[in-house]
Amino acid sequence: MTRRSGIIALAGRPNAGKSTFINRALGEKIAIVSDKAQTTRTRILGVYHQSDAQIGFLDLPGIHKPSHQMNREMMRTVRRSLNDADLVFHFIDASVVSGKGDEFAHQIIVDAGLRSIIALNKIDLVNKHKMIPLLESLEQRFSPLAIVPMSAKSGENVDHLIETAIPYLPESEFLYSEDDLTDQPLIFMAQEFIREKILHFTKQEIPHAVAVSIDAFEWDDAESTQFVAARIWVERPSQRSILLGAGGSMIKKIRQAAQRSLRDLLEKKVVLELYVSVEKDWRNKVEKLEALKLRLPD
Ligand SMILES: Nc1nc2c(ncn2[C@@H]2O[C@H](COP(=O)(O)OP(=O)(O)OP(=O)(O)O)[C@@H](O)[C@H]2O)c(=O)[nH]1
Ligand SMILES: [Mg+2]
Repeated sequence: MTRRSGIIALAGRPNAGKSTFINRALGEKIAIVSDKAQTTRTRILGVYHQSDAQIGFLDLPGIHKPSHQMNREMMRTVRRSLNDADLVFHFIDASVVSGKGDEFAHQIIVDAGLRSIIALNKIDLVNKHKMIPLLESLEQRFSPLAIVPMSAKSGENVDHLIETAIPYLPESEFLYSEDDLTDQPLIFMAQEFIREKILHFTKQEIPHAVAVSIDAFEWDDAESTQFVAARIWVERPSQRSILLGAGGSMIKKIRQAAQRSLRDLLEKKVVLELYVSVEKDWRNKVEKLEALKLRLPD
């Protein structure tokens, strides 16, 4: 039996549905999702297994023009990850007009010397009659290996997208162990799951100005409880006030939702404490980005 194994990078504009796809393809939540742009900040490996094929999916930050040092690091992560990939799924949101953002993403994929399959996502939001001109335009502008209309949210055509890609992967022994799922440390996932709830409850500049770090992650045998203390970083005192909310109402909502989400992740009883700290302009501070694991080594 021929075995195929390779790396597929998930690239495309922010908010196109890359992280929703990786969770759906793996049947496990390994990446956080939100309706705010630029949710994913790091490279997230998710390993997909079949009897005769194994794929390392790399969920990546959305391709955008950087405004802060953090965003430059995100784009470095995208470019470096593309160097590791055999193929790209170029995620395009079918429910918004396809323009310069998709072209910019396409150019970055081409510059990395890669071919792509267009994952034309969110077709559940689009009238089928409007799809034909869009398919023609994408074909003409990007000359992809294939275009697969799909919905990461409903799952429609997700398997078809994967099956379309497998023949383009190298014949190779499997790259990962049979039970590999992701390479993310549990603590990193925990802080991401907390950040997801902050993104869910906040708007405007707050989602972009927030980072999470873990102060304590301790198992209490007597209580059979995982104790987690996390720190939320913001850039200004006014953002701290918003996160705390009137009488602490906002931070309470975030804490309760994040605690439930951590319980699902860790499959244990969790007690979560949250603190909010201000670090002026942290998104432009290299040392802070390093401490938060938001910067690749040189
Ligand atoms: N209706 C619909 N919504 C979707 C679909 N896929 C993703 N979404 C929604 O689109 C939003 C963005 O999804 P993400 O998976 O976070 O997008 P992303 O490409 O990872 O975004 P970044 O990490 O910011 O680059 C979320 O609100 C998702 O629920 C889909 O197929 N249909
Ligand atoms: Mg994402």
